[in-house]
This record gives sequence, C-alpha cells and structure tokens, in this order.
Amino acid sequence: MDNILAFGAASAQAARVDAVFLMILVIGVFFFFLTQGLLIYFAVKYRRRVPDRDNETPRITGNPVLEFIWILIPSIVVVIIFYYGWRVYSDLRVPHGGESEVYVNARQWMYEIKYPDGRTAINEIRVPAGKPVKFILSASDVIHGFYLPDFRVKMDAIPGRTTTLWVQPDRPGEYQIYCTVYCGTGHSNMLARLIVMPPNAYAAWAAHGEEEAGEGREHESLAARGERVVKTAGCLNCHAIEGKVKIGPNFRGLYGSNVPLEGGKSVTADEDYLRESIEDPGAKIVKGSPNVMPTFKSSLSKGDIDAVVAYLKTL
Ligand SMILES: [Cu+2]
Repeated sequence: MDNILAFGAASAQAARVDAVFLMILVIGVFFFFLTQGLLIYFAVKYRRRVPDRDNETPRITGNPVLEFIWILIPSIVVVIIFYYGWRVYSDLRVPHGGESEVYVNARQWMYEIKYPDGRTAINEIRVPAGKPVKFILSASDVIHGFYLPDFRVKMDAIPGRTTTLWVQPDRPGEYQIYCTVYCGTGHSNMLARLIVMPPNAYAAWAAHGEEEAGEGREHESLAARGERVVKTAGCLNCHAIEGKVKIGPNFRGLYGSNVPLEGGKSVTADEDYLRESIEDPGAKIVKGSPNVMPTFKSSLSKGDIDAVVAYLKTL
C-alpha cells in the first residue's frame, strides 16, 4: 500500500529506465557546470582592466582542431545516450516470452479487465509476482493512456486498435494506474490498481473466482458487500453519494424516489429499476444525464448486483 504515490522502481526494467535518466542528468549537470564555470572564469580573467583604453583583442579567425574536438566529443556523448536509451527502451517494449495475458478495455471512465480464464473486474488487475504479464489494451470510446508510473511504462489505449504493454512485477504490492490522456470530464477519476500478489495467494484468489482469498467475508452483510462493490467497481467515478452531481445521478435518497426520464416519463426507483440500470443502463435514461454508462452485467455477479441494490436502499 505504501507503494502508492511513492513511485519507487517496481521492476528491474523500471530501475534501468531510472539509470538512463540518472546518466543523462549526470552528463547534463557536468556540462552545465563546465560551461557556466568557464563562462564566469573567462569573464573575470579577460575583463577590461584599464577603463579608458580601447578594447584591443587578438583577432582569432578559427581553430580547426579545437572545432573538430568540440563537435566530436558532444557527438560521442549523444550517441552513447541514444544507444543506452534505445537498448533499455527495446527491452521495455519487446516481451521476453512466457507472459500471462490480461485484457484491458479503457472507456469513459474506467478500465474493464478480462482474464483469459473468463474472470472479469473493474479498475483492479491482479497478477502474481515474479511472472511477466502482458496487457492487451483497447478502448471503447476515445483515446485513453494506460500508465504505470512505478513500472515506468505507458501505452495509449486507442479505439479500433489493439496495443500492448508488458511488465515484470517482482515485488508484491499495490501500484497505481493512471489515465494520462484527457478523455472527458471523468478523466481525473479514471484510476485503477495493479495488485501484485505473492504467487500462492494469487493462485488461491484465481481459484476462488471473484471472492478474495483468505479475507474472511463470511459475515459480511449484503449492504456491506454492496458498499464494497460500489467503491471498487468504479461506480463512484461517475456517481456521487451526495452533494455535487458528477456524471450520473447521486445515490443518496435514490431508492424509492421518483426519477424523471428523458422523453418526459418518470419511474419509481425500486429494486427492479436499480438492477436494470446496472445491467442495461441505456434502457431508461435519467433526464439530463448522458447515456454513457456501460453495462455491468458481465463484470458484476448476480450476487454483487443484488448487494449493490441492497446498499443503495440504505442511503
Ligand atoms: Cu481516460
């Protein structure tokens, strides 16, 4: 958890990226002090000492050897920077083989996660530590940027195109995922987590499907489960509990209220309306709200949807 916002290097590749930047910084600092030092030194050394005399300076027309050296040395330096950076970059871009795959679909304003075995999630990717993972990125609406700062990698998710990104997460922990391309009003809420688990904990979690392994949720009430789902499934990216309305309607007081719909009709927000709005959000559009919510029919289980409805009833 303490990895969040710390952005320490979370993989060997990330450490190598840091090394490239450190090298460029060291070279930059060295030449900064060299050139600025000489500038000040010469300004002092060759200052006009006798105020009234005309400035008589030697007439220098050129020095081919000196010019050759000051072109050659910087050229060698930038070629070294290019070569080193290119080596690290190509290592970062080209998978080494043996990756597990995770499908990530970005949309306004969440990430829909699919694993090859059929598991799905919203805004949360779980992977085992010590094994490379490849993210297969797509987008439903506009361009989004899938950014893992701790791993020093970023790739755009583009509608109509598939892009990929791989990382080798070595340290278990939670890592922040950001969207780096301004994608609409909910852009800043478009946060997700990469949870790197110890291999045996991951295996236990994968075997239990949607339930988190070993966290003892047997005694969780339906409403408490719903609250947990609402907080982790991305609902709050677009819906506020109360206060200023975000993208869609607020949750507080929603249950049992009379909801005005586009087209002039209205509906009472009962259990069936809430369930329908989660499974088929386009069926009844609330007056004044954009029709942008995706269906949660496949990403939430029937039990989770019931739990969310139970939670909304308590608000
Ligand atoms: Cu985005």
